[in-house]
Parts: sequence; C-alpha cells; structure tokens
Amino acid sequence: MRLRFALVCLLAACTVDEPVDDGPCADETRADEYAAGITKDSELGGYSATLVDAVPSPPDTGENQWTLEVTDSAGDPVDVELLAMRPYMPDHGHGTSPATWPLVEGDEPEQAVVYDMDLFMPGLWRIAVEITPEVEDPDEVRFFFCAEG
Ligand SMILES: [Cu+2]
Repeated sequence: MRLRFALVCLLAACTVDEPVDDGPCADETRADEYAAGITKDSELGGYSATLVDAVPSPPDTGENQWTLEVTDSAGDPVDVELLAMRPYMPDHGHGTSPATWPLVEGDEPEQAVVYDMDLFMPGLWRIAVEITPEVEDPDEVRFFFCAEG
C-alpha cells in the first residue's frame, strides 16, 4: 500500500504526504503510548516492569525483542527464571504459539531479554510479563500495544 502510494508520488511528482492513518490502530484508545523506558506496575501491585528497549520500536507485528527490568516492591531485580512473556489479543481471544516466551539474562545484570516474540497479527496485544515467585502469589505486568502490521 505504502509502496504503491510512493510510486504514484514519484510519477506525478506529488506534494501530498502519506494519507492519514487508517490502519488497525487508528481508533485504538486502550494501548499504552510506547516510549523506551515505559514502566508499569503489576496487577497485584507487588512488582513493576520497565520496558527498557523494544525492537521494533514501537512494537509491531512479527518478531519482537524486548529488554526489560523487573523489580519487586523493595526495588530488587526479579530472577529471570521466574519470568515469562504471555502475549494475548483481547479482541480475538487468542494468544501466540507457543503461549509463553522465555526471558534470558541481558547484557546488563538487572535486565531480562525476550527474543523473537512473535506478534503475528495486526491489532491490539496485551503483553504480560508473568512473575511466578517460589513463595508469593503469581503476578503480572500488562503492557498494551497495537501492532499496525
Ligand atoms: Cu488476533
């Protein structure tokens, strides 16, 4: 679509910018506004997660790589082995395959990275950072992003 528009512009030497956004996210009001370093608290309030970096940025369809810092209420980093990512499309009632994506230690000691998390469809995604502590109740931090595709 964009390619065709660009071609028309080339031939007609047009001065019009790209058409206004009419994609799947045009009227989406539930998504978080992406910014590197966005921080959200967990559902039960015991943790918070900072999305240090996302590739692509902002998140989009296809394979996504996220770098996160997840801390408990004392501000201590959560062991990466207690974390997993669970993407879900609330409007469609489905997740991804596999349902969860593991995190591994990042370059910085307090960072966790998920590679190749496949957001395979345009639209709104709820991307949960699941925290499963050994003793306390499980909890999760929910990010909402709309994939333009
Ligand atoms: Cu879907």
